[in-house]
Amino acid sequence: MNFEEELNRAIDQITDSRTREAMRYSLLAGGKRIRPSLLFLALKGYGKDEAEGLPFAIALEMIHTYSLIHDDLPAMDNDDLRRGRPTCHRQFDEATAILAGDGLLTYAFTMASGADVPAEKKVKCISILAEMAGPDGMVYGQTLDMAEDSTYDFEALKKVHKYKTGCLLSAPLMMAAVLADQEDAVVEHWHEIGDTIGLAFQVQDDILDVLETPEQLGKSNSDERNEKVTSVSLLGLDKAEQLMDSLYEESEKEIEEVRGFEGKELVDLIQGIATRKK
Ligand code: GRG
Repeated sequence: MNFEEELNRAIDQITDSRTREAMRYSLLAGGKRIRPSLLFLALKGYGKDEAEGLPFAIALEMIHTYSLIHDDLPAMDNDDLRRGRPTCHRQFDEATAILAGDGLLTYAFTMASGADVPAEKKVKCISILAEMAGPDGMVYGQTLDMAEDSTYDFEALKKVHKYKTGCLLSAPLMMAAVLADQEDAVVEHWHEIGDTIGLAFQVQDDILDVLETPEQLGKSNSDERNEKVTSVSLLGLDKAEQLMDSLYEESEKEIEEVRGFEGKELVDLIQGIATRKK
C-alpha cells in the first residue's frame, strides 16, 4: 500500500474546487506521517492487517493537517513556512486556508465512516477521533496554549502538551486497540502511552526549534518570535534533553509490557522518532 497515493485518491473523490486544491496542497506536502504509522504498527503488533486501519489513518492525517493549517493562520501563530513550503494561507489566501482546514476536518469523518469494519467498532473509533481532536482534546490544548501568560510553569506547559500534542498521538493507538477487540481498560492504557509519547515529542520539538534552522525543520519558529514559554525556556536544554530521553524510554517500556502485543516494530518507530531531526 502506498499511503501517499491513498491520500491523493481520497482528495480526488471531492468535488473539484479551490478549497479542494488547498486541501491537497497541505495534505500532500510531505509530513512525516507519524500518526498513521502509529496506527499501522499498533495494528501489526496485535496481528491485524493494516488495511483495516487505512480509512482511520487517512482521517488522522487529515485532522492533523487541518490543525497545522489553522495553527499557521495570522490569528494564531502567523507562520509562513510549513512542511518546507509556504503555509496554506500564504500559498492561497486566508479564507481558502480556513475552508481547507474545515474541509479536511469534516472529510476525515467521511473517510472514517466509510471504513469496512463492524459498526460497533467503527462508532468507537469515530468517537475516539472526535474526542481526541475536539474541545476536550487537541482544541482544548490549543485553547490553553493561546491563553498562555507569564505565570506559566512546567506543570501548565505539560497540560498544554498533553492535549495539544498527546491526544492526536494517543488516538491511533487507541483506535488500533479497538480494532483489535481490546477491552476499554486496555484502550485507556494506550491513551496514557500516547500522552507520554506526546510529551516526549513536544519537548523534542522545543529542542529542535533551538538546535535546528527553520530551513532544516521546514517550518517557521514562531515560538521565539511570539515569545512563547517552551520546555527549553523553562528547564534549559540539558534538562529538556534528559526529560525527552526518559519519556521515550518510559513509553517503550510500557509498550513492551502490553499483554498480547508484539511491540518490536512500534518500539523501533518510537526510537526512530526519538532521533528525528525535523
Ligand atoms: C488549530 C485546533 C488547532 C490546533 C493546532 C497541531 C497544533 C494544534 C499546533 C501546531 C503547533 C505544534 C507545535 C503542535 C504540536 C504538535 C506537533 C509537534 C505538530 C507537528 O507534528 P509533526 O512533526 O508534523 O508530526 P508533520 O508535518 O511531520 O506531519
